[in-house]
Amino acid sequence: MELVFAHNNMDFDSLSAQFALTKLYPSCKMVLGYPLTGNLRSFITLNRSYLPIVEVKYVDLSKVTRFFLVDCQHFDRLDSGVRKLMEDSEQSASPSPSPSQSASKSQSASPPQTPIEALKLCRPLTIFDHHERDKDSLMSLATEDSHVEVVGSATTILVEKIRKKKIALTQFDATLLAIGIFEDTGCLTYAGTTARDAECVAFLIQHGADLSVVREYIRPKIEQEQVNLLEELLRAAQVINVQGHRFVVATAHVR
Ligand SMILES: [Mn+2]
Repeated sequence: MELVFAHNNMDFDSLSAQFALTKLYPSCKMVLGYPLTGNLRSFITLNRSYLPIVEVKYVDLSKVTRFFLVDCQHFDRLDSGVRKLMEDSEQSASPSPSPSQSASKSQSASPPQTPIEALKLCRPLTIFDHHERDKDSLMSLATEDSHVEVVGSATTILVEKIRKKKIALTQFDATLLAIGIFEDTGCLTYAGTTARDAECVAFLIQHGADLSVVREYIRPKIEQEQVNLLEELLRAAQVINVQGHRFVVATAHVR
């Protein structure tokens, strides 16, 4: 079994890239990057049975052969449980060989920063990311076949591999992968969007991606009604000073 991680507070690109990886490696399980919010959370709740998700606390490490990380290169952006799992406890220098329960609890509240050069991972790690390559990151420990390239989404890099390997996709698969690319590229309108993102979207539409479902999850962040309300609040805003603290008070009416 392999495990795929993503950054904390994961977004649709992270989820789609993780899912794409499970298409490339069918025994790979997804470890979600909590907390889950908004539409992403609703999507996962509704479709959990289609997603090969595993909770980190139930992972039997002896069955894990390899780690993947998508949409991220930084150790400090991972969950404390994930970081603990990844670290080779025998090789990583630790002053106290058997930390007590209370010690590990206080660690998760404010994680100690392990310098990347001191970090030893207990399994090979392969990274797929679309952010600028950072050599002071997990990239310095990642396997040769890691793939970091600046395109609109991490999902794009993995969809290209799925396409090359001619892996079959269901409508659900194609739809989820399209959501990831659409979200990170602002429906192909953001400055970082490349022709490769658009080509992947075209490929996913050819393979049945359902744009009505995409539209359901990729909504404008705020609706016009909320914009009107915000404008009304800004117009009505009054700054008051109470014992040296500034407060903004505003009222508005929703019709
Ligand atoms: Mn991304």
